[in-house]
Amino acid sequence: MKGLSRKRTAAVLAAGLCLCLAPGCGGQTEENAKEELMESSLITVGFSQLGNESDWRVANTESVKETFTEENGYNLLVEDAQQKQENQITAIRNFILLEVDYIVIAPVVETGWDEVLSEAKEAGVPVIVMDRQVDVEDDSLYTAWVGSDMYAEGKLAVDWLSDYLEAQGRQEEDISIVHIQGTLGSSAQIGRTEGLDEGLKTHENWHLAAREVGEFTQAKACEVMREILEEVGDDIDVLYCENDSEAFGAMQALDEAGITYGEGGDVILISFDATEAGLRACMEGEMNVNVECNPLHGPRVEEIIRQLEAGEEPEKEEYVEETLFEPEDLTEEFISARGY
Ligand code: GYE
Repeated sequence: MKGLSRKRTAAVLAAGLCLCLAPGCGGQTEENAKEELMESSLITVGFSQLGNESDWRVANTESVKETFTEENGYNLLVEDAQQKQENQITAIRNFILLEVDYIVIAPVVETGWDEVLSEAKEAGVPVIVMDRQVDVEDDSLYTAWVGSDMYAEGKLAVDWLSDYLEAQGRQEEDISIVHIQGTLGSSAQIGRTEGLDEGLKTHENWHLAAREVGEFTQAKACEVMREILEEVGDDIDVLYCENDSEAFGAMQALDEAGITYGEGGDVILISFDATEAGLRACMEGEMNVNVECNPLHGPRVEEIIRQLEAGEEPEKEEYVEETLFEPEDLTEEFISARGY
């Protein structure tokens, strides 16, 4: 196990300490040597983050950085893959070469990990998957996963919509839905899309007017929403955006077209993440509902590492519990206390 490599580094440094404290050895003070020793006992974590596309992602990266500090006993290496799986694969290979103690990965898409994760397994480096999931032949290629149930999030949104329309007496009405998807092949896209697809199947009067990929970014969602508006005009009852960044981009395009949204607006706006900005928009009535997706995985991943260090076996999969928010659920105090 990689714990050994950490101990090996410590032993090498300890030998250096003895030598340097011998008479005549200049430069190295005991203080420095101790510092080096302490550093050597840090647990090295290589973190392959998929990118920097949204507020959610920024909060997620921060959570990892705030958790894996030197004060907490860690040496954290972070690589931003800029949405490219090949960059993540390169980062993982580099972490293996560096003999890190643990690899943490937030995978951009679900498939295509078998080979590189086999390499990590062969090298004896435990891999902890965070946020989105990996779809591998052999589950033993990763040690544990922690994140959200994205399908459950989609289902929450769809059930909410069903109830909301019913409360308005619109359950028989033809409902035209525009759907902006996240990165294709990512768990967040797959789960949230599946939720909507099920809703479309079970509600004969719901129709998909347009479905485009917004890549989970504000800029892309704004661009595709402008195109959608040109194609379908203003016959839109519901806009289903797979994250807050996309919702903000789409809102900009709707503003430009003079179409209103949210409470009392022309379009019912559904979003995911419940980031600080997203919740504020929801509180102000610009979004009708925002489904929670918690990005604060740093402490959860650390708990897994602590268990592994203690020789315990962590849960293979850990789903974070989540809810949804409507404008009336929200207050400024609540939003600012959440920390993301
Ligand atoms: O919803 C989105 C981000 O994978 C859950 O990725 C995450 C998603 C999140 O870009 O904002």
